[in-house]
Amino acid sequence: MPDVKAPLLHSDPETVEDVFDHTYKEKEGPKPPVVIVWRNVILMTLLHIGALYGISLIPVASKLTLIWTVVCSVFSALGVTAGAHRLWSHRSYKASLPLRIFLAIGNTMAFQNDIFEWARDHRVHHKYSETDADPHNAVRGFFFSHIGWLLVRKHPDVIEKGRKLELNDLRADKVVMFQRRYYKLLVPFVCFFVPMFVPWYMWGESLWVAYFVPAVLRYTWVLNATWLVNSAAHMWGNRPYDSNINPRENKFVTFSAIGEGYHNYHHTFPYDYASSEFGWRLNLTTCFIDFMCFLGLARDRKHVSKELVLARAQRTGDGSHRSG
Ligand code: ST9
Ligand code: ZN
Ligand code: ZN
Repeated sequence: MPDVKAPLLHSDPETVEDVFDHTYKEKEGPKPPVVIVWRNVILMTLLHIGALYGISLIPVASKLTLIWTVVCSVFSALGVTAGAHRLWSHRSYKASLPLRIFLAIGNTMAFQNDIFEWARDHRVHHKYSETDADPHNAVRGFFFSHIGWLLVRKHPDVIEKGRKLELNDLRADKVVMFQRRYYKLLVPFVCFFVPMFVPWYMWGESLWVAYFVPAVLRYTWVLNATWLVNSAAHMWGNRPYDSNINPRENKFVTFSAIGEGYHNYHHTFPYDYASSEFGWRLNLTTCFIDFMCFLGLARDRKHVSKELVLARAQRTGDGSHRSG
């Protein structure tokens, strides 16, 4: 039986609380009742109906509008992957002020809660993965871990454990706190108005198409690609690095979530800036961070050595590990 209790080896003393806590035990007895938040159910339903309608408008949208939709998708996705995830949740590299501002704007366009809340929930997710204290506990099924967790009140343990996390690094970041303070004003402008206004103003797209394709459809698409990491990548795929945990290597998710589907690797080595041992393969986010380092806008990327990856795969993997 592999020694799963051994702590993961961090390459840097400057770490955050993103390592699984084996000492936590779920409370015994009946679970608290599930309280549905109907406002969210209605808004998410309307959003998805709007996105389906947006798909029907693709044939009438101009080429430039479609290119702009892809640009907004990639920009907002990077605000989540390179920003909220690898930088602010895991501190896997350091970013200069201009880069942090750029990522925070992309993150606002992604409208997935502010960076502070996203990173706090994500650290609880890693530390208490697949338990009551995990906000999107995949043990509760595909629907709950995908979208259901945003439609009901949180399990009290999520809040209790989240309140005990050390989050001073986030509080000390002026970009994070600025975005949090003005989030309700910034989101309608950056997530919906700008994606709609640019095609209308710049190349005469109809406001109707500009609203439903680059704004509503793009937003919903990026949301679902992100949620797949919590649902599909916690259910289907190999576990080459640690067969004792649920997160999996899922190629489809890796592709649609620009490099975030190497999820068995990521939960085993959460501090690795590449979220994978395969460099740029299917990993636009890693390409982006490397390019930012090349430009001098980022530095201090944390990465796990090949030897450590191999040793870990041999010790706790499911036998499917192939290097290269
Ligand atoms: C969205 C987020 O979509 C997506 C995150 C996905 C994460 C994926 C990770 C995977 C890896 C990365 C991959 C990226 C791939 C990207 C690919 C892109 C192509 N600790 O929240 P409330 C406190 S958002 C400590 O109301 P309820 C809280 O501060 C979508 N404290 O809880 C508050 O305190 P106070 C858009 C916590 O009432 C109190 O508790 N947004 C924590 O249970 C109550 O907080 C939405 O849809 C914590 N962890 O409501 C909005 N949590 O009162 C959704 C909470 O003192 N949210 N607290 O201020 C909501 O409406 C509500 O949060 C709720 C729960 C209904 C879900
Ligand atoms: Zn996960
Ligand atoms: Zn993570």
